[in-house]
Amino acid sequence: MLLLQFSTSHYCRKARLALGYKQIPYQVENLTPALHILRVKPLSGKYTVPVLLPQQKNCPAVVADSTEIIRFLEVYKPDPPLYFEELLQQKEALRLEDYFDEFIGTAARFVYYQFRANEGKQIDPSLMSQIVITIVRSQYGINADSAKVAAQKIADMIAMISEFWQDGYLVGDRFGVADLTAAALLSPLGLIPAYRRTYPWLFERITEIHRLCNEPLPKNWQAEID
Ligand SMILES: N[C@@H](CCC(=O)N[C@@H](CS)C(=O)NCC(=O)O)C(=O)O
Repeated sequence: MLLLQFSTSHYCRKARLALGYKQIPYQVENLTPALHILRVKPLSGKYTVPVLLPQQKNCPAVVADSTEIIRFLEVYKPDPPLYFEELLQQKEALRLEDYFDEFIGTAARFVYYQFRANEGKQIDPSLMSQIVITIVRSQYGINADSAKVAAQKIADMIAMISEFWQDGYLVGDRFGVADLTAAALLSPLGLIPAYRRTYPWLFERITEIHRLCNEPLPKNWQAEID
């Protein structure tokens, strides 16, 4: 299998966590933001990564969008499962996955790129990184005000998951798609010292989930713990 991705994208991390959890061998092709459209659009008709090319008999040629990738992987290799057999649990897991995708992934992007353009500039002061940050901020309308609204959404979400994650799972009594999605989409916040200080339990849990899914933590993440 081949995963078309941006190496730093948290939605691509979500797909990698799922592949790793299921221990499916895959390769990645790292694309450059903006130029990625030339590769991705003819394949999926969309503008976003991740895009998975299963390259296997009896499989679709292209699976685009992290949610669709997990749906495909559940059929391709049901064990270990990320979905639930029990109908209500499955409904809740998909509802949370969708909510995190729509609201938390986007909010984390706002907070993260606002940080990277200001206090977090020294994380990677290279011209290339600064160009990407500028493009992303302009593409999504990220500024101090919009990042503040996003930070409030994130605080609400963390308050909600804290009730579950401090000693359990978001759905049922085992790891599933909602836990995986929350871990992937909140992972960019691990580079922001204020979040690390305020929610140490959250980053311990995200670390555990990365271990469970055989996925390295984001670059520079460990430095924030030491
Ligand atoms: N709902 C999509 C969101 C993916 C997404 O927003 N990907 C971003 C990278 S984090 C992207 O490809 N942005 C490029 C663009 O919009 O041109 C998914 O879950 O796969």
